[in-house]
Amino acid sequence: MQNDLFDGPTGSEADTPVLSELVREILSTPASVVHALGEDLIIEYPHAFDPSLSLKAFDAIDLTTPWRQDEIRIAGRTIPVPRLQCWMGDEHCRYAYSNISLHPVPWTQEMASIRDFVNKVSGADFNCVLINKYRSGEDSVSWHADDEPELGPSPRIASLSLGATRRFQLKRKPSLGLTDTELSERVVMNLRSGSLLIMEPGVQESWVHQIAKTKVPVGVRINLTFRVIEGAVSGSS
Ligand SMILES: O=C(O)CCC(=O)C(=O)O
Repeated sequence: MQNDLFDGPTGSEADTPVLSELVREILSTPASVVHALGEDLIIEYPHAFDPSLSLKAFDAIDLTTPWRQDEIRIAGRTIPVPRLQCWMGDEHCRYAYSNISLHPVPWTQEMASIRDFVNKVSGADFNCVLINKYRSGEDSVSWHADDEPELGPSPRIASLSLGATRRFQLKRKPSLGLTDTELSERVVMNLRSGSLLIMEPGVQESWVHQIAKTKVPVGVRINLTFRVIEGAVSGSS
């Protein structure tokens, strides 16, 4: 039933898979699993998209996203970010991290429909998304929290995974009063295609996360992290 919703126009437009009807209608709220990280919560929807829908969404996003290869400066050297990215969202949603300033590209039809679905499931009002493409096990994102000032003091983040399964790890941010055991603890989730995580407020304040490189051969993965940026941001042009 979900597949019918992908059936787009015929003729020349048929070259671009159309997802727009898809996510608008498809799903009643999918089944969820709640992960308690201390007092912080991650809600996982392991099958937010079924396998067929995930494949089609992957292809459509891969085709319609204007991927960019950003660079960062570390210890005086300029190196490529180990993944492709695209920052997409409402016009005012400027975003800066690791000395990279991002202006949003406008919503594609496909991504807007996925955003609407994620908003419906989470009850949030996400207005921007960082799209990451991990081309192989060599691609990664190192330990960080999505806690930039633009996101407000206590952001909720939604993360949809498509394509190859990758291992998502979390560990606590160092903080007074934590024991060595707590600091060495790792929470590990294998993020499979079609899974949606909602990292509730509190997670970014107390935890960092990463997708580490792996020597195990893995296919391409696309991850969407939806965020909210309130109002226009000054100083991050
Ligand atoms: O690829 C992922 O699952 C994580 C992406 C991420 O950490 C980010 O976009 O900040």
